[in-house]
Amino acid sequence: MKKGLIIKAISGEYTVFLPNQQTIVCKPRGLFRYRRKNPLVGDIVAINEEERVITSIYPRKNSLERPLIANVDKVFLVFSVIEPDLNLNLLDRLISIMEYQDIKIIIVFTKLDLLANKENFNSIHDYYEQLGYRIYRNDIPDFIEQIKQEVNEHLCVVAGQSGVGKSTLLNIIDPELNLKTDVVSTTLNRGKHTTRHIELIRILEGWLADTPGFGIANFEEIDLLTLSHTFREFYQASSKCKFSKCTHIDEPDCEVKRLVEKNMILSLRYQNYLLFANEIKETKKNKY
Ligand SMILES: Nc1nc2c(ncn2[C@@H]2O[C@H](COP(=O)(O)OP(=O)(O)OP(=O)(O)O)[C@@H](O)[C@H]2O)c(=O)[nH]1
Ligand SMILES: [Mg+2]
Ligand SMILES: [Zn+2]
Repeated sequence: MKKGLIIKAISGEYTVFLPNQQTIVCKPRGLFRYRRKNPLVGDIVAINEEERVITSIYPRKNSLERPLIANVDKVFLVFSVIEPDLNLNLLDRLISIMEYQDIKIIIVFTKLDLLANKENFNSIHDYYEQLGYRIYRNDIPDFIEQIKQEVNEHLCVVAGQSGVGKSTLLNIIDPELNLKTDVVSTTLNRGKHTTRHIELIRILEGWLADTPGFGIANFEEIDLLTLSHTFREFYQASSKCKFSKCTHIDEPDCEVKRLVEKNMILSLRYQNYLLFANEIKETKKNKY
């Protein structure tokens, strides 16, 4: 019996990385299928080396559905500033979902080389940085080295819309990877999902997963008050709201709404919050 990390999963076959740096391809023991608990990339598992089967899965610290992966320490939210345009709705959405899952968020901005006027972007950059998120952008000299250091000794995923440059980034980090990249489809301006399966890539002493781009992520499990807490600056301001469980929507005497009016909270972010809140209300309606 040996303990290892699942670094790749393709049609029921799992590549397990062992402490001696070797890998072995295993199948799960038949039992898993009855228990409806499939091993995931990122799972720590026990294996029987002779039979090449996974015998058990260690308890997970967390798991994501999109991408399907377990035990994530950090997520790199990759966003291009242009082609496709900076999608702040998706950024705020992913931030909320990762905050809820208690996964450390790193924001990476790409394609700054294509942006003629950076003024608008810089104010957005500063806003998210001031919230406490670590941000990397491809127009600073140490860009790649800094990202490598972030990955070191952690299990990380890249996430973001198709075409923003996730695979391109990984190829620069590790040129031997040779991941497939593709031009952004111009008709829909949303890329073509060039990446199809999930695999962990060794970077220094850490792991990084390239994932297929995704544009949808929903708030299925999150309730309204919890959503409001995933917006860091709202949570911080909420102690000054009149109501202790203020959701910053219709309540009177709300500090968050005051700060939006004073332009101290990014109004676009507040708009996104209202949209997400609405989604949550709609989901609830449909459930009962
Ligand atoms: N100018 C410029 N082009 C970039 C940059 N990053 C990526 N690209 C280009 O953008 C296109 C899409 O890049 P990919 O790396 O395939 O995007 P992806 O995020 O992996 O997309 P999916 O796998 O579909 O999710 C490619 O043509 C890249 O060459 C960048 O920083 N600057
Ligand atoms: Mg890709
Ligand atoms: Zn409030």
